[in-house]
Amino acid sequence: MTGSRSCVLVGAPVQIGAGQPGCLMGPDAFRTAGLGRALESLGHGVEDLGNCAPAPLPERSHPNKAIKNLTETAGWVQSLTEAAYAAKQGGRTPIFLGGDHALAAGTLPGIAKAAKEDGRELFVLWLDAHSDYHDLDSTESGNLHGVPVAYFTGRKGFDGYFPELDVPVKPENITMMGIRSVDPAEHRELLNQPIEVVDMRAIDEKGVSALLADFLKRVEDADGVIHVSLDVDFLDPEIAPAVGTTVPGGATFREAHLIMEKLCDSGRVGSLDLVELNPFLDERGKTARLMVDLTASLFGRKVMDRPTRSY
Ligand code: 4U7
Ligand code: MN
Ligand code: MN
Ligand code: MN
Repeated sequence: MTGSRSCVLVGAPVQIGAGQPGCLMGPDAFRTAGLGRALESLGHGVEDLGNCAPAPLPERSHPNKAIKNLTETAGWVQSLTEAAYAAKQGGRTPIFLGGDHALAAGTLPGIAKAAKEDGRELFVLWLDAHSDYHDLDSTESGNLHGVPVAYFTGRKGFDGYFPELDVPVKPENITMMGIRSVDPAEHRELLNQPIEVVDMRAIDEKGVSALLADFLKRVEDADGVIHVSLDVDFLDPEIAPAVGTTVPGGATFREAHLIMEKLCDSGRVGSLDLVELNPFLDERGKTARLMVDLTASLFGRKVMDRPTRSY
């Protein structure tokens, strides 16, 4: 049996970071698809804190004219940083219901601050088709769901636009998996620092099991804690159509579940983002239900109740 957790659900209906509307409905779609009930059936306590709202901030603008909704996104970053830090107190397991991926620009700084206070080394598993590594100067679409990793690792250029970063996430503690869409400016920067990028080719060649084992080994050696950020577009669009930024050739149903099952066995996941679900684009709730099932695998659902390690 996996240990029983105190899960807290934090709704973050941010959609202005994405290129099209719809992620606003994400938190309620996760609730409707039974996320809370699934966790309770696994023996966990579940408290739903309802939805957050962006902090009201003074209007700001950036020389990059492509950027959309800068002030409101910065407001979300501020309120979610505080919400994530608060939700992490008392040994609880926060699950952030997005909302587009701009929310991770708030959740990770809050989680990083809490981890530092607990004296724990924070690791991030970023499951996504995209690297989300633009800065405010390099983004061409201007959609700020494409910048969170640059911000929370403390890259230059966010000062005066996004809230001042308290505790940055260490790039060497980040592993991205499922990557298959990287813009040239992101690519240049990614080559200059130690984020591990596991692209789809690596998954094809080596398999998710071995690749994840390398990551988990590093986490265990540091006695670390893991934040998982799961973007719907990590998954293949055939099984997860409800996302505005589909990229063909994504993770399969079993690859995704196996990652969750192995993370569960590690016992080291301390927080989770479920992001980019656009229920307006879903097919009879199929994507929302898959995301709920993946979360259930992450927190203990299995076919046979025995540790995978004993195979
Ligand atoms: B997501 C993109 F150009 N890189 O900047 C951009 F390909 O949170 C996509 O991963 C960003 O869904 C995708 O707009 C952000 C594009
Ligand atoms: Mn995201
Ligand atoms: Mn993303
Ligand atoms: Mn993505």
